[in-house]
Amino acid sequence: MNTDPAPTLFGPPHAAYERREIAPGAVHLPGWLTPGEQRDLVTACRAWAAGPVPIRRTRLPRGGVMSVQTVCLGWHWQPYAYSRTADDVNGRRVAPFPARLADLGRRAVADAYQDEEQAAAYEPDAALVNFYDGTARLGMHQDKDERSLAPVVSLSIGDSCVFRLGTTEHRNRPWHDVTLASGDLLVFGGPSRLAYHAVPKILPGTGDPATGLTRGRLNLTLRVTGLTDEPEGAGR
Ligand SMILES: O=C(O)CCC(=O)C(=O)O
Repeated sequence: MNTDPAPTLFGPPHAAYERREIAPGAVHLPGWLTPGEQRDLVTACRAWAAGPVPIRRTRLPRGGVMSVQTVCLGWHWQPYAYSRTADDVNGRRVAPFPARLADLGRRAVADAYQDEEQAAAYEPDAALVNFYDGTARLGMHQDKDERSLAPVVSLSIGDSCVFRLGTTEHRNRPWHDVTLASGDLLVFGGPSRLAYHAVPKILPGTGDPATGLTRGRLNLTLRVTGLTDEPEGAGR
């Protein structure tokens, strides 16, 4: 099955956008995705959610299950490592990381940091696509399973949420709460790359059904894992 997103995905930038630096290296661009890009991403996410590795709630090592539902592209994430195959789901290899998402990531880095050189060098190879229903939450954590400290690009579609950005030292206060709405871009890199962050609340009913998502919130984070495939037989 061809799960490639629609060809209109990720066109040229639309209107001028506002840039808000919420912490050093953490830049919020409200309404960065056009309505058309949001619709196309929703369609693409539906296809990605179907497999080869279907969307699921991740099991945690201590037996808990995350309330967020996740499907991965490029590399599969399970606590607390990446692999090419989803050994905690169905053992299948995850879908490849789409070139058009990499292009979108480069445009995001360029717009967030106003730095074309950094953007040109940005090569994301993994995406976590998260779906939050109205009651889902994500606790304070760091994105630290990557070997690279390249920025994380985060895109939001559907219901708004409260996004919490803390410090790099611990999961407690001080933190900064920001509302992420449909179409918003957040890039966190540099001094904020390893900042603890969380989604403590979804605001049900705030999304626009014209995106194709009638309820809930989608979030895509693009990452550079810094990992390479081991050649066949390596390490034996
Ligand atoms: O949903 C979000 O905005 C954040 C997602 C996140 O923190 C993650 O996938 O690690």
